[in-house]
Order: sequence, then C-alpha cells, then structure tokens
Amino acid sequence: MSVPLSPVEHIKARSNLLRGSIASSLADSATGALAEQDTHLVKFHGFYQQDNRDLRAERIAQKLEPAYSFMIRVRVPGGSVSPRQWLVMDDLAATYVNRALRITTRQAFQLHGVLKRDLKSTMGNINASLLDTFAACGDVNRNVMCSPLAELSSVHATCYETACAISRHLTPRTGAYHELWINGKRTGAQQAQETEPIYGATYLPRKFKISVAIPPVNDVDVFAQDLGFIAITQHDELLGFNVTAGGGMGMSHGEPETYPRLADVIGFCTAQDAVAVAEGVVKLQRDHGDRGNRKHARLKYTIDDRGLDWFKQELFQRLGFSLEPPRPYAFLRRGDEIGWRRGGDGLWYLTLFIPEGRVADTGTHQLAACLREIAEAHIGDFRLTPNQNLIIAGIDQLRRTSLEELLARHGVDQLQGVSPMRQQALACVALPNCPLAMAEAERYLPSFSKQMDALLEKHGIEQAPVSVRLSGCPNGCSRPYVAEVALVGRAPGSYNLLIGGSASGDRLAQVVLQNEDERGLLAYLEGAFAKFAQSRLPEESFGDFAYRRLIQGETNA
Ligand code: SRM
Ligand code: SF4
Repeated sequence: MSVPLSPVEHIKARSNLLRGSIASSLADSATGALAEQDTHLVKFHGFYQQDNRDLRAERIAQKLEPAYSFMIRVRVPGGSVSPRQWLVMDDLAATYVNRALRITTRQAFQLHGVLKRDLKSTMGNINASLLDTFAACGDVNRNVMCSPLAELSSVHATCYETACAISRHLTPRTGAYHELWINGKRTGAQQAQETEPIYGATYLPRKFKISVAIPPVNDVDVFAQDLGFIAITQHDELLGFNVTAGGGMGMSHGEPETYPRLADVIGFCTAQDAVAVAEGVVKLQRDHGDRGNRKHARLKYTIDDRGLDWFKQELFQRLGFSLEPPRPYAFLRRGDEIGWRRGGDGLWYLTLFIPEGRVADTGTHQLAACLREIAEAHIGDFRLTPNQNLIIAGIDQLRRTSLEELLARHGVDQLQGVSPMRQQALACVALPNCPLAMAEAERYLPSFSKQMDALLEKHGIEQAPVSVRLSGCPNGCSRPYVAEVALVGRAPGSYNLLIGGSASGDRLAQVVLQNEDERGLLAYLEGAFAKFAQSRLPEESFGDFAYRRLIQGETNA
C-alpha cells in the first residue's frame, strides 16, 4: 500500500525545479512574508522566513502581522573565505541585519533579520562576492564540512579538495537560483529542458549532510552526519577513506520512534571514488527515503528500517563495485585547537575563539572591528571551522607580529580566563530567531558556562576539556547528543541533561535528567564533577567517566 506523500513533496513537485511563485511573493509589498508554499522552496535557495519571537505577543496585541524577517545561510564548503568575501559578509551584517554575523556549527555563515525588501540586494551582494547560498538549506546535500586547514599537510589539501568536489557535484542544476538572484532570465522553453540528474524533480526526502574527517581530530563530528569520509593515511599519504553512513541528531521529545543515531562505518574507498560514493548514497536515499513522514525521512531511518546489509548491498549494486573492508583509524579528540599553529608550508595559522560563533563587538572585545581590519590589511585568509570558530590562515612571521598587536588593540587576546570547556562549548541559535526553539541556547551559554567553570574550578578540574553543548530544542543543531555534557531545551528555563558522550564524538550521551531547571542541572553536575575529581582513571575524560560510572554504574575504579 502506498503511503500518502507529505505536503512538502507536492510543493516541490509543482515548483518547476524550485521556482514556485517566489518571484511574485517577493514583489508583494503588502506583507513582509512570502506565500506559504514559497517558504518551503526558498530554503533550497538558502534562506528561511522567521519572525522575532521576543516581539510576537506585543505584535499580536497591536493586531500587527508578526515581525517577519529572513535568515540567510551562506554555504562555504570546507570553510574557506577570502578577505574580500569576509568584508562583503561583514558589510552586509552591518547594513541589513539586526544581529551580528554568525558562524554556524556547519562551517557556514548566517545573517539574521534581513527584511523582504532587502533580500534581492543582499543575495546579489553575496553572489557577486562568489559566495552563494544555493542548497545551504532544503532537501538536498548541505554545506560539506572538512578540516579547513588545507595547508597543514598534503593529506589535508586532498581532503579539502575532495570536500569541495563532492559539494560541486551534488549542487542542484536547476537554473532557478541563477534566474532569481543573479538576473539570469530563462525562457519557458529553456526551463522545460532543465533536469536534475542527481536529485530528480522532487529532490531528496529530507536534508542530507556530509563531512570529511582527518584523524586523529574529529572536528567535523563525522558520526553525526548522513554520510562521512574518514581519511586513512600511511606515512603522510592519503590512501583513501573509510565511509560512514546513517548519522543524524534530530529527534522529538516524547516520540521514541525519532532518535539520534551514530553513523556506521560501512567500508573503504579510494579518494578517486569518493564523489561516486557520495552520488550513490544520495541517489539511494532519493529512491528509498520516506517521503510520507518528514520526521522519518533521514538516511538513518532508511538504514534502520531496511538493515545495514541491505543498504550496503543496494549501494554496491548502484556503484558497480563493493567498498573494501574498513581500515584502522583512531580519533583522539574533536573541537578546535584554539591558538597558533604552523602549517606544512611554514606559515602561521591562528584559530580564534568566537563566543557562540557570533562576530560581534561587545565592550572592550571589539571582535568584528578587529576582523574587519585584518581583512582590509589582507593579513591572512579566513577559514570557518565546524565549531563556530575562525582561523586566520597563511601568516608569515612579520605579519604575525602586526596581527598580535592588532588583536591586543581590539581586546581580542581572548584566551585570558577562557577555560578549555568554554573554548569548546557550542550553542545553537534558538531564541529569538529560531521558530522551533523551546528554550534559550546561544543567549544562555555565557551564563551557564560561567557557572560550569565555577563548578569545575571548585573541584580542581578546570583544565578538563569537557565538551558542553546547548540546543534550544531536540533537533540538536549544536550536535548535543555526541557531547560529554548537553542541555536540550524542553520549555523556557527547562532542559533535559545528557552526559556520557565520548571526547572524540563516537558515543551517544544519555539522558540523566528531564525537564530540569538551572538549579537542578547544576546540582547534578556538581555531584558528577565531584565524583570525577575523586575517582577518575588517569587521563580519563569526563565523558568516559560519566559513561562508565554514572551510566553503566561500574565501580571498578
Ligand atoms: Fe539545524 C532546523 C539552525 C546545524 C539539525 N536549524 C534548523 C532551523 C533552520 C530551524 C527551522 O527549521 O526553522 C534553525 C535556524 C535557526 C536560526 O535562526 O539560525 C537551525 N542548524 C542551525 C544552525 C545555524 C545552528 C547554529 O547555531 O550554528 C546550524 C546551521 C548549519 C549550516 O550552516 O548548515 C545548524 N542542524 C544543525 C546540525 C549540526 C550539523 O549539521 O552538523 C544538526 C544536527 C545534525 C542533523 O542534521 O541530524 C541540525 N536543524 C536540525 C534539525 C533536525 C533534523 C532532523 O533530522 O530531525 C532541524 C529541524 C528540521 O529540519 O525540521 C533543524
Ligand atoms: Fe532551533 Fe532547535 Fe536547532 Fe536550536 S536546536 S537552532 S532551537 S531547531
């Protein structure tokens, strides 16, 4: 019996390859919103309609329509941005946007608060800078993540090229984006000849995410992705990739049929085959993913419903070859190493800690102004990391000195007083912009982490690099289910507490408290940190300790 398609499937099918009525929706000046069906289609073009939730009640009381604005997501495969592109994004943030520029947990940019009347010019400026927003959202492959430091070694360079090649290959082919945002008018006859050779006219059943990881650092959280490539090396040579499939974070409270899942390692492929493998998995999911229920439409459910053996067999048949058995690898950590590093090219690389990924000037911490000056002076290239931070890349010794002066002048010698836990902490956007938020995340992280710091210090474990992640709802945009400590929003001021994910991101955290307020959360964590300080094994991470002692309940310390 065939299952009815979800409403979004009909909208995609009728959209003429993502055109819908977006052009007339934009031209309608009577409202700050788009027609309902277009709100789904514009996601493929890289933006979301939102309204400011802080103002909702007041607007309703005044009988006004919600304060509509748009969040634009700019795709940056592998995170590489030129100083000129940085300046364009910085300028757009200052001109059109009501919150500072944001670096996302997928190595991309977001601008919040763009009004409908400013969409065309904002998109025009982004495209003119040779960045784009196409397929940054929607039921397609999203921004492909990779370690952004291509210069660290030849392995890093090949991995970065692979990530970019996959991204290019899986970008939709419709002319709709070009037509709407770059003035590339096409006739009806030209449109009729267009095809989407990889996706087909209804694209994927749901979003799809890919990352490339380079052991020993799992900075891209490869097991949280639909599809992953783990670099396998020998004597600093890339041999190929272990392929992972079926990771994903999203779930809904109280719906056990939805769940976070770690990806399985399904085999090994050569670097040359990576693009073909990506295409094969995407097409398999296109044909077998659930198009009836969007809550059950990610690859992880396709794999669990039909079994991993079926998935591999189906994939190998499509590829025309089998993946080899997986090869050994080891992840030792994840997150970003904040501070200076030297690349294989002899140049310097500075990873800057960007609190909550928000590039803002606050008090004496003039981050946005500082980065603008760095870009204007072309001191280095810019790289977004998958953990909401920023790398200034390719700096020679002379420019390193002037960069250090510039950072100090803007109060950005920022690691003073920032604990290892705080450096790695992630929070999703949540309120007031995210329509799905149940609780605060980005706005809560500074005060929550201050209290966490106090607890860690009290127990003499302030140097422990505990990975802490906050998400305002169970969708898990900060990848909380692979954190060592995670808060997942239930309602304003109320969270589920999860602990016990591994330090390298290959074990899921478990719920230990539900619907708890700050006092309850901190009381639990205080007890857990006290036990950790007293009875951890040498070199044991908090996540491993929490899993061993607090979740599994072993006492053989
Ligand atoms: Fe996310 C939806 C923000 C990374 C899982 N995510 C949303 C939306 C668009 C809400 C919506 O649908 O209206 C949020 C917009 C908030 C805003 O105003 O900015 C949103 N997600 C984000 C960002 C900006 C979080 C951040 O603070 O950095 C990240 C942007 C990524 C990017 O640049 O492309 C972001 N989202 C993630 C990740 C992490 C990742 O990709 O590694 C996840 C978990 C991995 C996964 O996909 O399983 C994630 N977002 C979700 C989900 C759950 C999907 C699911 O399978 O259930 C939703 C809800 C949905 O799709 O219906 C969602
Ligand atoms: Fe919004 Fe939830 Fe994602 Fe946070 S986790 S940005 S609240 S969808």
